[in-house]
Amino acid sequence: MTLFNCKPARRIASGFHPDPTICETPQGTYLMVNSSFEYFPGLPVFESEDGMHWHKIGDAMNRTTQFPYESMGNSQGIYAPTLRYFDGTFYLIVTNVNKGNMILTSADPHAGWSDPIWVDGWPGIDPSLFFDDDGTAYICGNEGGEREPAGIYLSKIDPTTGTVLTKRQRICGGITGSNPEGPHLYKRGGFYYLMWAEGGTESGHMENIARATAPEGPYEMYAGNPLITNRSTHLTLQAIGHCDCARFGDERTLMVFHGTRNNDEYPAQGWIGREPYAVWFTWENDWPALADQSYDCELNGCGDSLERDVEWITPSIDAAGRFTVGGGDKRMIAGPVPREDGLLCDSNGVTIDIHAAEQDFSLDDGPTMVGTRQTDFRFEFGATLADARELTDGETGVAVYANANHYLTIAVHVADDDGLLTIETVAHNAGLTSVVGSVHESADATLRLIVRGDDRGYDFAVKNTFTGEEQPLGHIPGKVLSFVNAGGFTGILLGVYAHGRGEITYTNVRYTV
Ligand code: 6LW
Repeated sequence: MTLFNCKPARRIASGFHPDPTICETPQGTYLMVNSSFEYFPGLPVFESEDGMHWHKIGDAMNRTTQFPYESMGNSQGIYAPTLRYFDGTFYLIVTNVNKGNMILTSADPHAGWSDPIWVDGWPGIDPSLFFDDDGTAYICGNEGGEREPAGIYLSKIDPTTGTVLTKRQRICGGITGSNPEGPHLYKRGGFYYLMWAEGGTESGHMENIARATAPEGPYEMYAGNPLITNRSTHLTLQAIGHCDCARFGDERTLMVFHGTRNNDEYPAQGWIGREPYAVWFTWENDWPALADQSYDCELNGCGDSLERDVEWITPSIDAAGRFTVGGGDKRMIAGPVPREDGLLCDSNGVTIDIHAAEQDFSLDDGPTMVGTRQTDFRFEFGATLADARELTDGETGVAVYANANHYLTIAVHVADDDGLLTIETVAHNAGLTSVVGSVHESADATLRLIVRGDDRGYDFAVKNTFTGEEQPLGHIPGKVLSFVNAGGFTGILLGVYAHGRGEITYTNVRYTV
């Protein structure tokens, strides 16, 4: 066994974009889709010509009819998609953990995706499709319910109706028995290959492979498993796994996986989320020429990449009621899915209206926040509150949000009778609330609320845009929002929020960002 066999991998999207799935298009380009959990729009879609340089082309889930929910907690919603192309149609199979497994289809991913086709009788998460040469379609995924032992399960399926055609069969139990998940089936030469993640999505994460002469098995394990892992290393990149491949039958195969970026200050405490990486690999004796392979970020020091500023994109709702975002890379995402009568954003230049009923970040009452993914440790994010006097109830401000129990705010409170505002930086950490900075400003002032990130965490400030004076509002370590402390599957959202309180159930504030 090789103890340390580390190669560079290229990060292909920044900020939380976990569980990457890819496929090749008939034009020879590649598409990638990622998990999006409770956020809307969901299922971001990227395109690439070479597998290494990717740009976003949209979100497969951009209508509320595709995202049914009643109440959605953090890290619920949309999990681990698989994208495949067969006979003129792109299939995107995915779990909505609040409802079940479903398939979206598209003839042209640039033009949009169908409403969900629900897959009946297929429990569990991480569903995947495989089309054999004769067109027979298979679904595979993890165990579901309490009675099934951990492992990878397989059935035949009609992907056009979601009808599962054969009994679920357990085809693999993994090599350790610990969380075999995220399976994908491929064919190459005379072999069917099964790849799956194992060890959990945290520090023990890995990817394994096995092959068989029929989709049902029996599967022969690769002697070099795990195929890739960063467990027991001190690399900047940690928790790699959840792979998917394109050009599986060729000499060079494109593989994507996700991992978490860490930093020197707080090793193994990365808080940006799980981000996708890509590599090309070659084959040897009908196995990938990989064994116990570790990968680190291509750029030396993952915390020091070039993206220093978060780009803020203007959202809008089009005539068909679709939530859309303008600009190049379309990074704007809302908190929980918008309700018909809820938020949302209407765009007027870079002014955003947030309408919040009586609510907090508990997610039960619809969206409370609009934001953008944190894409690097170093960034500056700011939002100017157009008129603090519009706030008649509750609070509003900027949030650095991991989940409803772990978030940081610059909170602007309703002005007192003398027209004085209190502005506080507050850490919300597992039910404990600490005020780390507090200033007063006149409600007549136009205020810019500022967060600056670095390897250690976040610095907060408020600037009076008329006088130009900036007042520091404290520092909060990023590890408060790390996976280790905050848990969950997502990453950090930077954005603006408004919370109503008490008798008044509606508040409306505007920001320029
Ligand atoms: C996903 C599972 C995983 O369903 O995390 O890393 C879960 N892998 O396969 C949520 O992203």
